[in-house]
Amino acid sequence: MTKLTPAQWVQDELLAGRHLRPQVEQTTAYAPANIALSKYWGKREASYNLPVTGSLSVSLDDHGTHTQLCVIDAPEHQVYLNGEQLAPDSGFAAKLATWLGLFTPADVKLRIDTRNSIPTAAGLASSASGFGAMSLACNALFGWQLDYTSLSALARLGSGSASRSLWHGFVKWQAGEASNGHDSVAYVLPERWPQLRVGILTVSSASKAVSSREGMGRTVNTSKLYEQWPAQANADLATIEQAIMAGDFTRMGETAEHNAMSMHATMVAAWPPLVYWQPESVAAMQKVWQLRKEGVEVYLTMDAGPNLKLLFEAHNEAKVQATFPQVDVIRPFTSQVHE
Ligand code: 2P0
Repeated sequence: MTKLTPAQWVQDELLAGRHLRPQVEQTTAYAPANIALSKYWGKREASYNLPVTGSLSVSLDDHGTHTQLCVIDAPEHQVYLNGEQLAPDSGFAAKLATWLGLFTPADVKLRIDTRNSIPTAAGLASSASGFGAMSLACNALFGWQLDYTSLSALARLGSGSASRSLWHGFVKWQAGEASNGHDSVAYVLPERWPQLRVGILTVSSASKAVSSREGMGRTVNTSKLYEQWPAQANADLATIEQAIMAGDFTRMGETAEHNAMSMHATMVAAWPPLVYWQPESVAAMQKVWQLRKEGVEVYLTMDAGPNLKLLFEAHNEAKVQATFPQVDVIRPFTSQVHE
């Protein structure tokens, strides 16, 4: 059987029998950003954004993306980010147009108004919540009534980490095995952890020189250390899932930090080297390790950027805030904003 292109798979299988034209004029949707405790780093297939390993994240409640879609009579899609129109060839607008092209007829054009409730400088205004919200908004605009598993596959085609951004709480993205990715989807875990806190520590607003997409490709292709990554990532994912089920914060935090540092080690060993850290990042890491020496249980994780995300529990919130006055503390399981 010849392999389907992503557009063929979306139209002929995922959306089989469903509308390819909008059924209403306008819709809105919200999706939270997410932070991976066990990371997605590396693809086994790029056109479908299929990952080498599974990953597990926690969603960031009211830190995410609100998206409004309107059908317009215009030659091109119009994309607004936080109220400002983006040039059609700019990164996010171009990615959105490519993704919409998977299923929209050429004469259907949309105005996409996407607003991030995350400080852009934090490097979290990622494509994850953006494509999560787009998938939900399109589901309503086109009247598909797809389940969240199918929407997770659709969001993944925009950006891998978006497959995890449709739910609140802990979310696991399973790697899957199929060449069309129908089994590379995420689902929400039943466990809740009301005491869990995620601190966003913006240490530098220096813009990213190398995108995650390019960075993970370079790492897979040139880093000898990447050879050990899949085995570790799979083991870490299992450990973190067990720690969540057992309510074992120490095991979850230690494994998440070790996973993030190991991912960065694979990047440093790429060529040309990929170092997302700034001097301020390392200074903040040392403060985290000093806090732990003093008995304050706080762990760090980092993504493809210079900023830290801190993991701790409610009883240590005051101590973390005293050490990091600028930290933005998120309670992933307490407020849970919905549309
Ligand atoms: C993650 N990251 O698991 C990892 C950790 C960055 C470091 O998912 O190419 O923007 O669109 O699939 O989803 C960022 O990668 O990449 C990411 P594409 P994406 O959160």
